[in-house]
Amino acid sequence: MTAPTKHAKLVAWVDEIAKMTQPDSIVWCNGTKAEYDSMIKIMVDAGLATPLKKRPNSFLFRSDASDVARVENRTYIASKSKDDAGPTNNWIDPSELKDIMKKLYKGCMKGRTMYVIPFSMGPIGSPIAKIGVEISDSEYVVTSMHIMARVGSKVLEVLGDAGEFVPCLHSVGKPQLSCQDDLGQWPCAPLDKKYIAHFPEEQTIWSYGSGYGGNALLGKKCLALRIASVIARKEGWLAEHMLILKITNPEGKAKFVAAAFPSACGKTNLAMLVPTIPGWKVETIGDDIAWMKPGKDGKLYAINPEAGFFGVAPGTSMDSNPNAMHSVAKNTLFTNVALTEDGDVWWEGIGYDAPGKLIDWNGKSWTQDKANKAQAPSSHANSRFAAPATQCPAIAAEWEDPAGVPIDAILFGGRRPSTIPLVHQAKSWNHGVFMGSIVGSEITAAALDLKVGSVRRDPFAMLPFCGYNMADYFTHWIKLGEKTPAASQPKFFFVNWFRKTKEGKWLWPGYGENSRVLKWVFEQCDGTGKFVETPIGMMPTVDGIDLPAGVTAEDMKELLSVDVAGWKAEIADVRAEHYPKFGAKLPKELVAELEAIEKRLG
Ligand code: OXD
Ligand code: MN
Repeated sequence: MTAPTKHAKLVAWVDEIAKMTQPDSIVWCNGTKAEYDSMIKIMVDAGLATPLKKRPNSFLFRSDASDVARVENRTYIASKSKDDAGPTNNWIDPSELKDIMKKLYKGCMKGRTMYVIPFSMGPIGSPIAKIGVEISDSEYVVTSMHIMARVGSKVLEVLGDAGEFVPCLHSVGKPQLSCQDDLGQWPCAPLDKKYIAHFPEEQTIWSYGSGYGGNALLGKKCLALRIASVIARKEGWLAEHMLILKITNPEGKAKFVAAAFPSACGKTNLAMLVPTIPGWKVETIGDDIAWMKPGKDGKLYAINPEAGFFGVAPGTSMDSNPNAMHSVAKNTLFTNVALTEDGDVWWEGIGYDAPGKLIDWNGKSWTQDKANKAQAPSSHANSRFAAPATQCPAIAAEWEDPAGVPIDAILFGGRRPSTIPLVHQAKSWNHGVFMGSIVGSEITAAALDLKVGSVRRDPFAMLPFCGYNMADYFTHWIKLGEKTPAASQPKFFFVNWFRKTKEGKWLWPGYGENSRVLKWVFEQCDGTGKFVETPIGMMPTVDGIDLPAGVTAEDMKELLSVDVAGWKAEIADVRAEHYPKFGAKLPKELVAELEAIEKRLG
């Protein structure tokens, strides 16, 4: 196929990769529905996709057990200097890594088609958007990119003959000839051959051996977070692991909120929340990534660079997230969930019992046995849906505004059964950066090499996603604050939906009731909230947040109190265990914030 572009650099890159990977043919993707349908047909004919009778134009996929999630220990930031990758990333010398990967890429597309997928992260032509071109030998990647990004000819038009793009190379790492044993699971390479590589100086991504989500849909975590964070630092903006939502009060006044939570803390649920407080409305702009740029008025304007949701299925139900359930009613790709006899999907926590005999994510027969608490789940814990954002009933009218939305509040959060109150507000921008820098989730099972009850820090929820030295990233945030006029700065908050009593009972109901906390955040941004000053920041007065049903005044007092002993231990942990990781590069402003809180706690 001749290239549908005169972009010499792009054409030369595609030629070079084709010479190395030796595909049977090359297809330039145009982004049309006909193209999407033809990819699906290829996969259905090959037994790699199952059409779902109960959901129009929706399909189920299964992957190999080695290919079910992002592979953080196979993910590399290959900057020239190790120091530029910093203490929290896997680093490898770029030329050493290229030598290893070139050997793997050699002939890896034999018997396969190489797809060239031009894509835009962000509305096509938005001044905040970026263009990438992904080369992939996976039809699953092509169809998923159709959902998760804007792809095809329109992107090439904007790119023109000499526009900038991020080259993203992907291969499942399994030439067609060796796929006979795939048994309906998509092909991939063994774990020790998987590489998710980022070359920040060249702004290039090379991914090999995985077909899964963030490892393979290179616009998402690889471009929109790791590479974009490097570009953002250079250009003076922010690429963040944040949802974006719009909250409107009964009088019709709206505010925009961005929020960072570590993976598996309910970001998609918060982005699509249905408020329990009458008259208030929450609408979705994005559920995972925010790109925020200072506008002419000094405010941060945010876009969601994605076009779809790649959400975790288990636990998603009409109770926990009705908007997500409506979003996946049609035109959705499901991966590693269970299949019902009548051609629908099912997963743990979907809100009703498994209807009869299922086929589990491994392709085996599975019948629910509620008496057997040790029964292996039907769906992988990280099984996913990919659905177009336009299908979300709560999608905000502004979600594709190329100018972005002005951010009024930034929230941080994590799973913290103790110490951290339901909500507290930073006193200043730098205090907000301090809050972001100490984000973490408590380890509740001894599965990892960590002490139960200890906190795994995940600064700004960016630990796996920052493409450069995390200490330089903190400095970038602080510098941006210095440039932002006080009146244009968003307000920073820390929320914790996961507080428990000593007996292990949840203190806060979460989900739609979180709207009560969002209401207080709204009011604080509006200057109408009821608050008290505390050593850790501003907090609602006891009557500042209305009690949801089932939460007693006593519970609320605990949720909104400052646990001085707990905070002293928290701060001591930051001082002794967390901050030292960043060495001499740790900004002095953060140490000053740490000392100020220490002093206020007495
Ligand atoms: C995700 C994650 O998949 O953060 O969004 O892990
Ligand atoms: Mn995420």
